[in-house]
Amino acid sequence: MACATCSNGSADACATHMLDVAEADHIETAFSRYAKQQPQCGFGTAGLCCRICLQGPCRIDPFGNGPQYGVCGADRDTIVARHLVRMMAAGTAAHSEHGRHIALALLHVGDHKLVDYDVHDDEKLHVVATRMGVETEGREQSAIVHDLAELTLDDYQNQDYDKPCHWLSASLPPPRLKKLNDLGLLPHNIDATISQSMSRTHMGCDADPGNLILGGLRVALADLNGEMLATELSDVLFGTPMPVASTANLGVLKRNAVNVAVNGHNPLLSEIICNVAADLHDEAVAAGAPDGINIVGVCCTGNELMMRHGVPLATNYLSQELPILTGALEAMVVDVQCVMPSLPRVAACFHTKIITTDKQNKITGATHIEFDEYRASEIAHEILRVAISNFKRRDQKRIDIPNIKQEALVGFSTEGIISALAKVNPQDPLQALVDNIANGNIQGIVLFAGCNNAKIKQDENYLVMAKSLAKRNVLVIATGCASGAFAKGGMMTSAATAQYAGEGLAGVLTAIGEAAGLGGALPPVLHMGACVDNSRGVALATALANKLKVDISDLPLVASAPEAMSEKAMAIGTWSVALGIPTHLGTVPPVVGSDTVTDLITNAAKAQLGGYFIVDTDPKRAADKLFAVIQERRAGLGLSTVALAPKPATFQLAQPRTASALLAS
Ligand code: SF4
Ligand code: MSK
Repeated sequence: MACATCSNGSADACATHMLDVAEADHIETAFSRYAKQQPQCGFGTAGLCCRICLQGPCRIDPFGNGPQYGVCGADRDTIVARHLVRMMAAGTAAHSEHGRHIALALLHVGDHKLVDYDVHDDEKLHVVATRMGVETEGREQSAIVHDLAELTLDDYQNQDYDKPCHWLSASLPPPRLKKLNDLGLLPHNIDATISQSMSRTHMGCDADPGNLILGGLRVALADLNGEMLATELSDVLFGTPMPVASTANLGVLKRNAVNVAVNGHNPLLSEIICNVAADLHDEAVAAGAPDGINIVGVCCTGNELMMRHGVPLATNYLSQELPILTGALEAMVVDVQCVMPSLPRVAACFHTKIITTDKQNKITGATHIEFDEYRASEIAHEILRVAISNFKRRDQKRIDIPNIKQEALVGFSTEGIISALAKVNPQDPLQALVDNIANGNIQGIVLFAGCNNAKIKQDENYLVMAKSLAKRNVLVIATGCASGAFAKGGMMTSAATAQYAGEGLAGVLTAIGEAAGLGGALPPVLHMGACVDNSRGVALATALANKLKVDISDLPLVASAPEAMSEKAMAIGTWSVALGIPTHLGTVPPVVGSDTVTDLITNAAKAQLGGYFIVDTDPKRAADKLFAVIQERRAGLGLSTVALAPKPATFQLAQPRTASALLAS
């Protein structure tokens, strides 16, 4: 039986309504399953449980009264560090497989083997190819595409350990590249770095927590390399996002349409589904749906389509089961990452078909229609016809679409931001941003990245922190499920700028928005894309650092994943630290069992890299800490600062007793 009242619930009104429906109908969701998991294991929470070999699981007594070593002799520091590095490696594998898929598709486009795909942004192709050292002058587009794809795939194949991956080398600011190179942190090959992470964390290998964390930083930078190439090559294939109007939340579902949700991450299939939906309009009407086919997004596939085409976003990660409960969803088409295995069980209570499409990612109870780029259009038609034929199975009495949807201005890729700034200063677009940071109208920039986590009231931390920082004139950029939270929460509108931005920030956003003809002020939160698009935040930071001739670690730039959940989030947070960005986590990573590892990712990282983790589960206090860091950075650049309270601790939990309670449970 569901138990919405004993879960953490959601700040999203649609989700809250659907959770009531779930409870009334005895349908389990992530929210009620989380409640049933309580209390969660204290050893696992602290990172003190090891089951890397069959002698385990071994548990370390956190208070020193019981066993202090696993059967093999591994101590708490080794166990915590190994576990953490494995999380980073898995996150890197996820992003980098996504990137490889896109790179191979691009290669086959260059070789004229894929009829359903083409280059949609020739200008970006030339910019990226030039940056990567691919000759473009006087060459056919297909030849440039081929060489760019080959060079990208070399980042998965190069065997020279001392030759860093091409994408990082071509993209990061020179001082940061030098620092990372000097520390031996630049990966040479994504696959090999993942493999080395798994190898060094095998039973009986690396048992030095410092050395392990260095390996973690290296694999996390391989994750960034994978994200960069996935994002940039997706832009080449499908277009670089530019500001576009969209809508968000469950009210985007239509009673009189065949509703199809696309969920996951990879745009290769979802783009084609959008392209062919119009072809099948008449079939949908003939099936009884006068409004035809309505494609909506969930999670990061949703962000990809929203950013490029304004496709409405139904919801983000934690509430992905809830569109099914509206009774109006004919199909949910899923590919990879962050797709809940429970979807077919929830769908079994309704008429919805869950369609898996990736041969490595099947779910028991789902319909599997395997995607193949060589037959992309044909498969997209097949999937949509399954949805159309399912329309007649709807139970009209159970249809319950909340009448709530938010307007959202989205599409702020780095190029999208620069194109808006160019309307203010065509010769030097970034100068407008630099000037307003220098004069204090914009105090700094915060990148909100990451997921939802059932441990936290859904979306709440994002909204609390962004409102607190925007009020203090901090520009907010967002990716992944953070973007979903802000879009649903009404933070991507001009009205939100008037309501939440401080005077200086509001003035800048209004001037730029009006100059760019965007119908009013830019929103206080700029949607930068999916979780793989955190690389867009790096592109913006790099552009600013290069313009000011400083390192990223000098900029008044911070990051936050206040509802971090996935292994990808651990990889992202770690490369963010490696780039010199103070990075907040609002959920506690499994490190509290080791003071050594906790110190490595906070104090030692700060000394070596400039970036470090700030762990704080209280969103108001976390916002204060990030603002304090921004002031520290402003002072370092000789810019005006705002007086602040004394400096707070970097690792702090909402209730002081929580850490020991976790360990004692
Ligand atoms: Fe136990 Fe060591 Fe095996 Fe881990 S690797 S389960 S600590 S024996
Ligand atoms: S989907 S990794 S829950 S952002 Fe990218 Fe959202 Fe986090 Fe998955």
